[in-house]
Amino acid sequence: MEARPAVDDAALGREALGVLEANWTGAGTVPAPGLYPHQWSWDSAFVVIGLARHWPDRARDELLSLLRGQWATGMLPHIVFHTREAYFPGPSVWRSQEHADAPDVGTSGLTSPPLQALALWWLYKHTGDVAFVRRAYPALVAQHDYLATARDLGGAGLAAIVHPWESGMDDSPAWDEPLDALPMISWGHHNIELEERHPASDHDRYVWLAMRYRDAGYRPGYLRDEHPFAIEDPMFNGIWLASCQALAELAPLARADPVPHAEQAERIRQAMLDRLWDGCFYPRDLRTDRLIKVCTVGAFGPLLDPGLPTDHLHTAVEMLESARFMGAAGYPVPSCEIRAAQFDRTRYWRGPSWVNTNWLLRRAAAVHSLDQLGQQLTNGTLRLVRQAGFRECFDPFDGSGRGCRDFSWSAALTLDMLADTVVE
Ligand code: 2M8
Repeated sequence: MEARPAVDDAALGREALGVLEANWTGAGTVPAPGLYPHQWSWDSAFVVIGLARHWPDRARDELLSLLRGQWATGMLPHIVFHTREAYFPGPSVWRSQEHADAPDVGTSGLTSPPLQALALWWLYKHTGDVAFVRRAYPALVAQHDYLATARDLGGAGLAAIVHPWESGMDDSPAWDEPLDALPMISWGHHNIELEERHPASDHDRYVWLAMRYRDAGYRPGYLRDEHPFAIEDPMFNGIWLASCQALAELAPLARADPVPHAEQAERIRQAMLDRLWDGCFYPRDLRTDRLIKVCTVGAFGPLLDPGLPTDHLHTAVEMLESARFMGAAGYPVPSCEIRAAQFDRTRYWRGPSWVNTNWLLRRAAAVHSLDQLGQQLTNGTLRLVRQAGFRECFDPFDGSGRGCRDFSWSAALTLDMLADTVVE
């Protein structure tokens, strides 16, 4: 047993709030002390979701603090550097402050899954705070405009990720092929903590890719014509679609027109069906114009869409519940198909279960009124954190914790799940 289990749900909730309080720096919530000492974008959105019902003031501060990192292009960076704590690659690698579009605070030059509008909608749903919607809405519209213009590299209505870090699922086997097509890079600046997560050669390629983009002045034209990594990912676009629908619902509160957001959502749906579906949703590599045929938890991102056609929904849910994913694991949901050659229960995003993807799938189950599936995801996820604590990820077979302890999104989303399971 790695952690002393909380005696009951109230104690578990108090522990979760304690983790989030400890991970608050005064300017934002860090994903975990030590290894991730800055504010990460989709981590923050999960924190907003988790705090919406428990600490709405803090949730508002969290989102505003993240928005301070937004670039004039609308791009929301994947990391905002509010403190001087060491992290590689840090501000001296990204050099955002040399860029005219960047804000005063240091940031990375990449983005991450655009969950923030869904988080704002969640906050509104649980607080009814219209004034805050009005305040945050324009920034999120700008973020979506950026994705629809600068990131539609395939010209079909989907946003492309240009780095594995932008997927949030850094070491996913889905990126093996496109990474293998890059030159071998070795810089020898590794540290042991990093190598536990990614092989040194992968990390060198990550940094090399980021620096190429930086050296091209973070230009969309470079991404379109030259950058060697450009992928239409179903999880990234599924989240974007859900966020477009969230903006469509929030728009009238901000006295804006909901139609463009609803139309954008429809474009994304159609493009995912046309370009990413082949019996399952796969990422499309824009540099080879081929699907990357490895099935990961990312395949289920499009299930967040209430308008997903029924036959696609049924096929995807069948796969999720089968022995390829939940059916053969003790705990939900392995990050890679269990029978894939690349599956590894110990390696970061290549097998372990994560609380955030479980929460997204639980949300998808709610959207489609799949109550039993939703309950299974909730119970299994709560069992993980009850047994092993708020770890970064978990072994999908025996539930043991992996990676960091006191991990913010594991704590925040536990709070959210507990709020639905409380029996009065
Ligand atoms: C992981 O990503 C960072 C790089 O951004 C890393 O590996 O150092 C991923 O799990 C990502 O999804 C997450 O946002 C980040 C911070 O928790 O850590």
